[in-house]
Amino acid sequence: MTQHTAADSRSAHRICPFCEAACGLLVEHDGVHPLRVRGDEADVFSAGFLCPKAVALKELHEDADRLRSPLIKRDGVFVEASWDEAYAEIERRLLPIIARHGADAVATVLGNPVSHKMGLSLAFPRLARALGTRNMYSASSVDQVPKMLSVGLMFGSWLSVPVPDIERCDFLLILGANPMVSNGSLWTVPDYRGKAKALRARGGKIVVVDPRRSETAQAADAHHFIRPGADVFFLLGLAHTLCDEGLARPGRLAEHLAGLDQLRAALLPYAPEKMAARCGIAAATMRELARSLAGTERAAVYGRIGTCTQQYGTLCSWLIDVVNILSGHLDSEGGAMFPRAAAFAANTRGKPGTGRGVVSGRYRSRVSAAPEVAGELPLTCLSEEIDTPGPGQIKALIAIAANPVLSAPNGARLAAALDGLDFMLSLDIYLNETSRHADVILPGVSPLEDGHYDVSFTQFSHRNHARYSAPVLARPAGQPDEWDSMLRLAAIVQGHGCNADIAALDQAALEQEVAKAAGAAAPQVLAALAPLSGVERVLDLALRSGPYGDQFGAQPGGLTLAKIKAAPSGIDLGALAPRVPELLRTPSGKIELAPAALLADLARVAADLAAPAPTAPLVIIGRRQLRSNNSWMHNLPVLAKGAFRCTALLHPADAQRLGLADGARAEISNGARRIEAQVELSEEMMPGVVSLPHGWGHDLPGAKLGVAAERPGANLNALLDETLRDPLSGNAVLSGVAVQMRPL
Ligand SMILES: Nc1nc2c(c(=O)[nH]1)N[C@H]1C(S)=C(S)[C@@H](COP(=O)(O)OP(=O)(O)OC[C@H]3O[C@@H](n4cnc5c(=O)[nH]c(N)nc54)[C@H](O)[C@@H]3O)O[C@H]1N2
Ligand SMILES: Nc1nc2c(c(=O)[nH]1)N[C@H]1C(S)=C(S)[C@@H](COP(=O)(O)OP(=O)(O)OC[C@H]3O[C@@H](n4cnc5c(=O)[nH]c(N)nc54)[C@H](O)[C@@H]3O)O[C@H]1N2
Ligand code: SF4
Ligand SMILES: [Mo]
Repeated sequence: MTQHTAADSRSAHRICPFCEAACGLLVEHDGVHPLRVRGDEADVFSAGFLCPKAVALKELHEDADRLRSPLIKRDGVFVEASWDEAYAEIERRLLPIIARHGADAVATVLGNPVSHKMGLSLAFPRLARALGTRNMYSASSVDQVPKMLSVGLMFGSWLSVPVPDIERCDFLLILGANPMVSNGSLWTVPDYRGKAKALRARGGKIVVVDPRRSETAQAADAHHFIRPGADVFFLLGLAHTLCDEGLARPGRLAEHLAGLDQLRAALLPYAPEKMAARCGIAAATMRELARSLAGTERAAVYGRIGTCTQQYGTLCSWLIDVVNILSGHLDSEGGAMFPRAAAFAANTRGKPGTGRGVVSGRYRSRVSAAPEVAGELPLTCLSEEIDTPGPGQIKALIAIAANPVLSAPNGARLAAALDGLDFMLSLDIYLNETSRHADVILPGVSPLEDGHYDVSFTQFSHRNHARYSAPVLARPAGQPDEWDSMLRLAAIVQGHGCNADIAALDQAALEQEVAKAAGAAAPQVLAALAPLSGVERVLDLALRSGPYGDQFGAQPGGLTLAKIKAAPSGIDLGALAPRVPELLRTPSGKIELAPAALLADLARVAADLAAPAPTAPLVIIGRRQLRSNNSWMHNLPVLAKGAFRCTALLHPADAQRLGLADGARAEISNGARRIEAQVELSEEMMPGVVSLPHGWGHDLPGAKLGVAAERPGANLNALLDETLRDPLSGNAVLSGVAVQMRPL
């Protein structure tokens, strides 16, 4: 079933693995090589849309630098090894560390592609259980963990994120997101451009709040510059106005809200007139936006990375949903609605309408005492946990599809720390800035060589759907898929040895999981799953017991993996429908509008307002680009070609003040940290703000990225400070950091 040959259809379906839009692709192939990639017009969700990155799937598959064999570092040099040798080396090196220093001495770090790879994301919990370490880190804490914390506190589970119902929305306010380029995030929305156009064509409006007149702003009805990091003042101004002007009308949700009076009281001090100077947006504009939101029947506020990666990330994330609720748009058609995913969503499991809620801070990081959130510690704490001696120090690291040396602030410190580890393992497809520090690298498979179901992104989709992609091409002989590699690691850690019978261990783990979930029905469930194996079995279990599932016969006609496989362009499960109170998993069974930790954090805002306004003449922000994806797609010629993109965008007035000309090379510095970048002048920028893409800086020795090294670009994160975090969520501050700039 998983093997295609030249005799098969020459065109196969694959969900794009590169970004959250998860477009359905058609890959033409000759049984061995991919020939051409195009959008699947029959796809029930993406309807043929694709962006230039998808085309690069072919080059990724063929990239000579992509690793095909495990590597073991011997005397400082990587040598190719067999899979058996690599697993044996891992066993030999890792187990003594655990025996000597305990479980917490091994850390894990997960990167963004984990959520795009079914095998990695579904197997990781098993590896984590085997390791039992508290030292778990991921890209989440340089990304969306503030939103996870705010929705967790409000709605009771970490991923209950409301998304704009864009196809029925008439007024969309976007902050700190550029879906025209990123194609959406915590909002799976292929072809944002087309949907935004349709919204405006039916008389709707889009307003964008961003320190740069981004591509999304250019395609909107209005754009307002905001001082980086100051969204909290703007959002407080909006929420205050809704209460102050009697516009708050939670409507149907009123009976499901807890804390409305406390919220109203907490918002009192934040009149837009007092916020304007801090955020750089006029009070009248804030009031008008609040009135438009309240006065439009179908409207939504959406915020993303710009609102998360700042010191008030959790407060901003919370206030966005507060405004959606007060203006009557949460859980309402055309507003901000909750997807109902076919599998794996915590908000479809257990008793509907109530639950245990979420708890954070169950433990803290050793050095900085940063709180755990959703079972993880902040990625910005990883270096200090490795390079600070003492009991509990990290001695070994397992990096899974992660490149924190480029993706996290102050990669130089992390790089030095990694060299001090007793052992490091990378599961990666490249020898790059992070994996070069590993002792063993296990290569992942090409996305064309494994099956896929979107475990994460179905939970954030603007429309419910279920799609599955079978492997397009066969794996090279001897290459395990990533699910198998992860299970073998778990087996090694559990002491079963590097030659353990993975299938038997998988069977035992599955039996345990089914026994827990199905109780007395477990034997029938196991029998029903028996024709499948590995990760597909886990997927079938989740689908069949999920909200649309066949419940193993109890709901005839319900979803099964077989049914989804039989529909290669996917199954549409309909437009989003209201889910409150069924979706809630808070102990109160209500939406918690005023969680204590968030109200307490407003004290920081109050203190900030009481202090003199910041005066830095120049602050830096990031910028995503269509032909780039975080740090790892710069080695693909079809994307790397064309004008050089890692430029520092600067307003002409700033350039003149600083003596910088268009195209000039400049030094950007933050204290002792310096990088060099090429200047590009643009009126798109808010004066006083410079924008540089992240994920560049491919000039570090020891990586094997031939194409990327030709135009390495500057590493924004080399400037940023790993000690700056949102105290509630531990998320990194990546936006609005003060820098200096001078000509070179
Ligand atoms: N300054 C600044 N920094 C940022 C951001 C920002 O906006 N500004 N954004 C942050 C965000 S949102 C994120 S998500 C992080 C991303 O941070 P990371 O996840 O650490 O970075 P990526 O660049 O996505 O690197 C992914 C790694 O996975 C490998 N890889 C790719 N595909 C596969 C695969 O199929 N299998 C395996 N095993 N490995 C694979 C790549 O080679 C690469 O090493 O960066 C963050 N850093
Ligand atoms: N082409 C491409 N697509 C991607 C990625 C990629 O690297 N390339 N990365 C993927 C990943 S991992 C993620 S998480 C998503 C992110 O998806 P988005 O959140 O849409 O990411 P960005 O395009 O970085 O947009 C962030 C916007 O916030 C603005 N901004 C910066 N600081 C502030 C601030 O303080 N306040 C406000 N209001 N705005 C601010 C920036 O100018 C920028 O326009 O994109 C995903 N998609
Ligand atoms: S928008 Fe994202 S998912 Fe769609 S083709 Fe481009 S990279 Fe792939
Ligand atoms: Mo991300």
